[in-house]
Amino acid sequence: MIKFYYHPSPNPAKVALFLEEANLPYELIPVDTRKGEQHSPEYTAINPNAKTPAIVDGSAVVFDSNAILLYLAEKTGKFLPKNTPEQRAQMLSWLMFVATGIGPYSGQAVHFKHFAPEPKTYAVNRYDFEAQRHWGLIDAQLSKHQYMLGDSYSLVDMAVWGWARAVPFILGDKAWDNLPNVKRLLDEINARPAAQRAEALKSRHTFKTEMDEDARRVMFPQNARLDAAS
Ligand SMILES: N[C@@H](CCC(=O)N[C@@H](CS)C(=O)NCC(=O)O)C(=O)O
Repeated sequence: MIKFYYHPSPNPAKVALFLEEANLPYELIPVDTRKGEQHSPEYTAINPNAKTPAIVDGSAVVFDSNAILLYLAEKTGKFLPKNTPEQRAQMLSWLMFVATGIGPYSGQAVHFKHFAPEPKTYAVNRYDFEAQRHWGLIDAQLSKHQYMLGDSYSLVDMAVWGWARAVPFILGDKAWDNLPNVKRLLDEINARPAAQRAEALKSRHTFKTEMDEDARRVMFPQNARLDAAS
């Protein structure tokens, strides 16, 4: 059975959705990142990047959420576009765009807006601008098609869903005014039974929610350099 290393946050959510959509049996293994469990030697042997999610499928170990989506899609043959060069090119382009653009810019926008110390005006402006620009490209694609790759629901929509749930936290309360097509996709996926089962996973374990000093130390290890210099 697949072992799924999980925390209730955007990147693991994409994988939870795929596992549920594909009806794949899996064992949920909580990794409480606010307690620093991502840094344990047992976990970094699986994911050297010390972040969630990761999966272990027999002898196959996969980390990085979009790599996991592609692995599971290829393993099951589900939620992939038609196997033509044109369709595959679009799938890879948008999947990597979510991995290298949506995820990192949204994550840094959240970090600087909600967690970084002052002064931060420059960083908030840069990451808010870039996160908005990236989400605008997703919205434009969804204004032309029902789903990211056209007429059928795919792994790319699942990758988008993971982060779309957090759009108001990333971009502010008015964000949906400018992203109506992302909101349409989010609402449609949220109504799917698999998405509801994926959401419910967070209540199977009591994860730490406080972002206290200990959580900041394990989640923002870069701050130790500032403390040492002051
Ligand atoms: N590129 C990675 C990023 C993973 C990532 O940043 N995961 C977050 C949760 S969404 C995490 O585990 N954060 C804990 C930490 O940064 O220590 C992926 O897509 O899987």
